Amino acid sequence: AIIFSDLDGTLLDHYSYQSTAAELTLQQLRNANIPVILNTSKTFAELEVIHAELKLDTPFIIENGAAIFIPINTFNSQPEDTEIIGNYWVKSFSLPRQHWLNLLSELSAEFSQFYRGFSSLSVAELSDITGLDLAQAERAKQRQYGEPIQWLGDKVTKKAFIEQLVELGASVVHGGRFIHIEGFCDKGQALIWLTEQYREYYNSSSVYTIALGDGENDTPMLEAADIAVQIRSPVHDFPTLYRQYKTSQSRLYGPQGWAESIQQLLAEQLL
Ligand code: 2M8
Ligand code: MG
Ligand code: MG
Repeated sequence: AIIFSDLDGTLLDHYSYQSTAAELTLQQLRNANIPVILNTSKTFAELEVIHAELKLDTPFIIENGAAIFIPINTFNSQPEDTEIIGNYWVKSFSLPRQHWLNLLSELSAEFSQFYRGFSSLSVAELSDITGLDLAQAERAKQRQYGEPIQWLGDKVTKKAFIEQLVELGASVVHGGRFIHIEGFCDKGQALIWLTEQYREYYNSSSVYTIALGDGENDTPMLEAADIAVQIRSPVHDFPTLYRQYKTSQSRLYGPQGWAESIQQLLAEQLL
């Protein structure tokens, strides 16, 4: 099996961004050679650090499915349609961030007072809103593909705002705290593409996927996986899932729920 996992609110605690409760379980998966692929709305800059902290050497997916970074030599040969950036083979699915920033600036002025984008937030402000420390907030601002915004207005205005953006060709996705404006990419499409690379590599069509996530932006990933695990959030309900072969919901929040769910899959010999 291959495990795809969200970070914020899933493997990392919603408030403290710590993964302590899941670390033993992660170690167990490393020992069993079960790949854990982080699939997150975070940036490449954030992921490089977190990936090393979690002692992972697997591919990872950034900015809500916008790009997949595959450490060179993960597979026997460079996958088609990828480019080499630093030590990675990179597959990208989205137009660059500037496209979405331009689009936001073309929106009617009536909306501009109701949101703040990451590009207009200072590092200190972003740190304040998220609870990230200054260095982490600085890395969260280094975005390549999309723009997260903090919505300050009411629900009716938000709906009109989103409708305009969608009409202009953007995808609009809700994370734990922010709304992400980006291209037609999602965590599910990235899961499908990368799983195909593993199938070719293992020369086996029987590679199956497990996905864990807490947010609405995880829905496409959970629906694309063979086994979906919804992680309980302290701040919102479980999003609705439509297509699923096997779904479970954790009893505990964030990394506790992550460990609980993986242990259950291990006990059921589904891993
Ligand atoms: C943003 O992501 C979360 C994920 O659910 C959100 O939308 O609330 C990201 O942009 C990420 O880069 C950042 O680290 C995180 C901090 O909470 O916020
Ligand atoms: Mg999340
Ligand atoms: Mg996320």
